[in-house]
Amino acid sequence: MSVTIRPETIPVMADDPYSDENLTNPYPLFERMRAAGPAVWLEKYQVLAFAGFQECKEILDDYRTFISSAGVGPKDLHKEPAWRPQGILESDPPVHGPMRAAMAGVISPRGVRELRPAFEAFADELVSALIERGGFDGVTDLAELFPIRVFGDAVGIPREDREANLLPHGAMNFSAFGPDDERSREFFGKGEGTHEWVMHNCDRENLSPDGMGAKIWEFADRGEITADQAALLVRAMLSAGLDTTVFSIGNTLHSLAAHPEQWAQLHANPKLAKFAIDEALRYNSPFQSFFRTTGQDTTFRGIELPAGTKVVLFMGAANRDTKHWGENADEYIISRNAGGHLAFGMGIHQCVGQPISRLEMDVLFTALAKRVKSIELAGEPVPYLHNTLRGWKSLPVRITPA
Ligand code: OVM
Repeated sequence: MSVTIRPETIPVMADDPYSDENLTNPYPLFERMRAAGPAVWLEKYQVLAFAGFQECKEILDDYRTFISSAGVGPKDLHKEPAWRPQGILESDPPVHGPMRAAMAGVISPRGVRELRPAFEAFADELVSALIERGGFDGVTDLAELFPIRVFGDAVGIPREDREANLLPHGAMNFSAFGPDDERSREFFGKGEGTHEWVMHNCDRENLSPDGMGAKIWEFADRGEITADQAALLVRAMLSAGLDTTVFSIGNTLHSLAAHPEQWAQLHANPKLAKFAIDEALRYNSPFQSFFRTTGQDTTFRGIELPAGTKVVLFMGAANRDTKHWGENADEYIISRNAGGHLAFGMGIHQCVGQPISRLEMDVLFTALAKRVKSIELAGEPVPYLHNTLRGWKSLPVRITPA
């Protein structure tokens, strides 16, 4: 990263947010970062970092100053080539607008409503099988299985080879939004070939005619986006829409299993599912951080930032900021108003897939809440260490039917 700001005016931290230890439990470091000031200089990465709610929100909202087309990882894509063609995420207005409109047109709350019956049918089937077993792995047997089936079907890709491609592809792709280190290179190694599989399935002729992927291509037919953009938008569905929801389900399940009194409230009133989910998104945000780049010289919180400066925003830290959430920010409380958290981002790039991700989670946790009396951890959960994603690799749980 090339940066010309003057770090002597900012608290310098030698800590590495991407170490095994800090990825396992980032919250003590996040707290020290927030206590040090509105921004800290991460010496190891030579980058300015923000961990406060208000700072992260303001930067995300100000898309004119803090741009995305130079990449939302540490690499400046205005100076170095991206590992893949840039899509909706790594673009600015005016390029961004028509792509966003197509995506929002296909994944609107109204548009995804018709998916509910199919989601409910598979959730029922899955929950019945899990109740039968009693004990299972919350990640592989639930969090991964559910979106791979229902979301893959909704987009309209073949059922074959989904898990072998989509999960390693997501882990590889999301690695590019953090530092280029040994961990990241390992995910790139494991993801080899998956990008080709994904791109192949973004082609119109390989998508089922009734899915969301095909609906994106209709925007190209009408000349609202180009054919290249249509393929990139289907790619965005497949790369952004899967791991994120997998991790969200795993994290919600973990939060509820680790807090039996919160599960009891949810079981007593399954309509609270959406609140339990939002609070879990705040409490352990599946997507921890994004970079932005200043598109022009600017001053933020009194810090002079020349054009082309990279900044990293830890939304996972913002979502635990006691200044915003109160002294109990580190507690999982489903009756809290977690609305406004930054787990889906904020501003013009805020997750456009939210309606479908929320529908998947609402259907699944409502089914569980109705049919499961209690849930408990049946072994040590194994964290999934990743530079950008936060979640679990394994989550042994035991459930008791209602
Ligand atoms: C991508 C992509 C697009 C949107 C969001 C995202 C949350 C990734 O194309 O990789 O991450």
